[in-house]
Amino acid sequence: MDSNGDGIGDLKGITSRLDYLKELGVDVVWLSPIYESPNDDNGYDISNYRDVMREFGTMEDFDEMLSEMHKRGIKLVMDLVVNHSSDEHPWFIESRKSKENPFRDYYIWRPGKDGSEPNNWVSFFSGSAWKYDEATDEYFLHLFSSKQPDLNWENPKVRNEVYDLMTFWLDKGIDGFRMDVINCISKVEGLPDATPAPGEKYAWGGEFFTNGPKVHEYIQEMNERVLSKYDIMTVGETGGVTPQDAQLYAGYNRDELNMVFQFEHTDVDSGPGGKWDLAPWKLSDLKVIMSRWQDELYGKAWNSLYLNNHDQPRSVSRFGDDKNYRVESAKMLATFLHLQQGTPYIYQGEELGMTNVAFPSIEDYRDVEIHNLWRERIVEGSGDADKLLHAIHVKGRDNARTPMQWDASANAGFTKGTPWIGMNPNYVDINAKAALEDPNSVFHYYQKLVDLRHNHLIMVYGKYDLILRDHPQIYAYTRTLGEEVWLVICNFYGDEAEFTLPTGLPETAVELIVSNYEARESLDVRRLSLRPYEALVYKLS
Ligand code: ISL
Ligand code: CA
Repeated sequence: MDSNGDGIGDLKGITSRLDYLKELGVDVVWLSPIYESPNDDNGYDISNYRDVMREFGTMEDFDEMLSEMHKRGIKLVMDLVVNHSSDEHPWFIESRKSKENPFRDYYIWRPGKDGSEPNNWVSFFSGSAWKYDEATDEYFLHLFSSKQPDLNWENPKVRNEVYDLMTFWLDKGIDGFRMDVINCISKVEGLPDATPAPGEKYAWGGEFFTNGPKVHEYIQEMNERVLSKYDIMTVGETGGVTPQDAQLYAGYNRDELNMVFQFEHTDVDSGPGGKWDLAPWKLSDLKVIMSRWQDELYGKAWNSLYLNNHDQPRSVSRFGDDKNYRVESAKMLATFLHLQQGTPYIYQGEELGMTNVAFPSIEDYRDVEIHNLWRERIVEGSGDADKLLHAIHVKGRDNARTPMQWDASANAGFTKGTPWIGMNPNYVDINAKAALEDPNSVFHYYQKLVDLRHNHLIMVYGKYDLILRDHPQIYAYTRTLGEEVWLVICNFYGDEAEFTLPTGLPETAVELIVSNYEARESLDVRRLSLRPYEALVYKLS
């Protein structure tokens, strides 16, 4: 929400909308980075960890926002982006000056190899992960954009700086951190070359920096020095983790983090060529992945549950039907996710069923990942522009970043000026005001799910068991806590689907807890014909 008409959302804007969050029932807000930043990667490139980006407001605005959240019983989790900083951070400005500079070892500098980069790693955002710097005739490592140099966690001074800045914010009273790519902070010694695909110059070096050799040593040190001293919540962003890895980061007795974001379910619609190689997702894959996380973390570590965030396309467009069954499928996906064990995350606008956007031109996009990709494949390469634009419509991160749709007035009530990125034109129909006025809206359904979780221990602690594993249309599972059993049935398709109760479960339900269509009369659950995208949650005993 933009409070001053410059087209950019800001802290005062957030404060003005806290009652909306309260009404939805949220307990904790995770705020993407709001620190000083030249904004090469939407604030994930920080030039001052102890101040607020000017466009977003002042430290006074921050303090007011935090206190207004706390007044409403809402906690605040901040983004911690310390795998890298901005190249405009004073540490890096010093570091690049000379090889003797006291800040040199804050970053990862290497001489070139045979007149080219120190190794062949590809950046997350296209091209080499190294940038040459004339001043000292060396290269620095940047796993992300070239304006995001990687910090050198081997250097204890860097770790102390990080612990100090974390303490700075925790002492202000924030309630935790979401830790950006925290499983990339330890790189394998020697930074070895990766194996490129045939004909490719650069290669994915993940095996040399994902879940690296010292990552747990560092996080345990961070826990001992900082996290353990506060009553807070932590979640690590950890691409490429398995449930076994997650038990190391977030196991109940590990003294590391409270939970991690895993990415396996966000890869189900990528082909062998990676994110931009579009492939149809399969319900069977989703079942296997989600169930593996539910089963393997049970009693050992805590799950995070998400379909959306600022890096992902909109879930209703991706896994539902945003044309014919937008409301039904948005509610079904919410049911599927929120009834599982773990902490559910709702990304802004998800609770309205906001959809992907399809901007007509590459110029309409703002995301550095998209622009670097376009430059590599289209401007400098010989790729098919229409095909890539289509992939960007389907997968691009800006799908999640069009402004929040508050009402049907100009620019969805988000700004009185020109928004920093185009609006999704469907705001005229899909917006918070309309949703609040409609008792059957996606918003009110989310509100109900949140409320159920607040009031039913089975949603928090109940054991998850997948049923009908091989059903081609239905995702169904039970939750069990003591004598209590809930049955969750979700039709993932726009066609009718037949549900048959497996043996061993009560044939008559006690109660229909929630559903996304008009309630059914009968509580007989032996055979059910599910309507398109229908979702049902029964209490069986
Ligand atoms: O969305 C992705 C690109 O397709 C992911 O690979 C993403 O870059 C990765 O999950 C790390 O994301 C986090 O760190 C990035 C930042 O751009 C993302 O917004 C952030 O969530 C670098 O700080
Ligand atoms: Ca503003």
